[in-house]
Amino acid sequence: MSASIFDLNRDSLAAVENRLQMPRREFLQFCATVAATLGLPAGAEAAVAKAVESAKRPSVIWLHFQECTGCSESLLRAEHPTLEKLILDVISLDYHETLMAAAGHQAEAARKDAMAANKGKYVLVIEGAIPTKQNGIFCKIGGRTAIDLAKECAADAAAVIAIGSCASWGGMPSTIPSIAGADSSPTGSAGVAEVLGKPVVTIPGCPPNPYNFLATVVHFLTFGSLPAVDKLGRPLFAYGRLIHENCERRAHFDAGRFAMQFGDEGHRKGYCLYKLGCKGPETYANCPTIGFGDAGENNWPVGCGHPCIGCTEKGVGFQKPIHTVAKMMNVAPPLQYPRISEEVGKGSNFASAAALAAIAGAAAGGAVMLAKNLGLSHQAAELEKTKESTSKAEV
Ligand code: FSX
Ligand code: SF4
Ligand code: F3S
Repeated sequence: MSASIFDLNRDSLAAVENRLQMPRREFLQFCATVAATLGLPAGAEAAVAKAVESAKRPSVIWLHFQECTGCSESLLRAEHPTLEKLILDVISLDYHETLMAAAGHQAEAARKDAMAANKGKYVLVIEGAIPTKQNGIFCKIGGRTAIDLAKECAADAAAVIAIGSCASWGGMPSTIPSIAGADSSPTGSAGVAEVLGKPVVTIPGCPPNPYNFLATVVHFLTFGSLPAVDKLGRPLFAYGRLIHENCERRAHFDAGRFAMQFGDEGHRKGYCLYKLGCKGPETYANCPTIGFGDAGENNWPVGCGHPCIGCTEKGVGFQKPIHTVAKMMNVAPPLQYPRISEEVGKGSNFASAAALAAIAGAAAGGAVMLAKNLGLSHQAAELEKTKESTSKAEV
């Protein structure tokens, strides 16, 4: 029989409660959240709890290059536990330029000491892209280029994690300006794997969801290895599915109900944002399933009414114009639909809309229905426009 949380030692739970200054219930809830995020089978929270309570505390060296520090900021907003608790307990954050008190030579010494003391065992986290043009002179720390520092710190690391889209594939700094002849970003910004010439685990997103980073670190603590990744180094537990597959507006998409412009009736009713340029159909991430900021249901870009811009996806985020419609990677309707979030009091029965959409999606099966729906919706929009202009003319 597999271990359960009831097998956890009461004394060690009390010890972790003291250490984390966190009620036992909250600690177990955190372990369950991480286990669920990782897609682990039922009961795995016990293994997670055991790993966290033993406090192995791997040394973490965190480098900052071309970025806005949004990745660190988003971690600071994480709950269960807060980053402060995580820093002090789950990992030993030995070098982090924006959070450490040390500066200058003292900070450099802290990095070198931690690397020497934990040779071959520390986790290197890199936030930000690495400029490669003109030998990388566009980003220097302590007189060393980002290229140099990344290579030096990666040489003896047990694992390298690129956090954020900038470090994963270049992100915003790698955007190619829309000027004649431009074929790369001004500083030649690249992702960590490209510069190191070897695969690394990537947690893209601008900023990335803090749980995806926390879960990756806890996986390392629990199993002594990093989670399974796709060919771009993204953990499958977080980036294995398209946003479009789990979106709460998906039933509207399959039923052909679209917001045509911001603030129109469809937008107010929570219809699908595909026609406003939502990149959910070509973006792999778990945003709809885990949300952001522990601020309740639907707290993610599409949930708040903004099309996904594909911030996790190379070649989509910061590259494709926001209102260009997405490429469809998979048109098969899902077997189940997430619950639609309805704006209360707008007079529509969304429960029946969802049911009808589910039936329509299942019956039509994919591409044919999709094309039909999109066509119908365009026709409907055109009809609306004609009606509007006719009524204006009548006035
Ligand atoms: Fe910023 Fe991080 Fe975006 Fe980049 O997140 S939120 S620009 S991914 O490297 O700080
Ligand atoms: Fe959701 Fe966007 Fe897909 Fe519409 S296109 S269902 S808003 S992910
Ligand atoms: Fe980014 Fe789209 Fe998620 S913009 S945060 S990948 S919903």
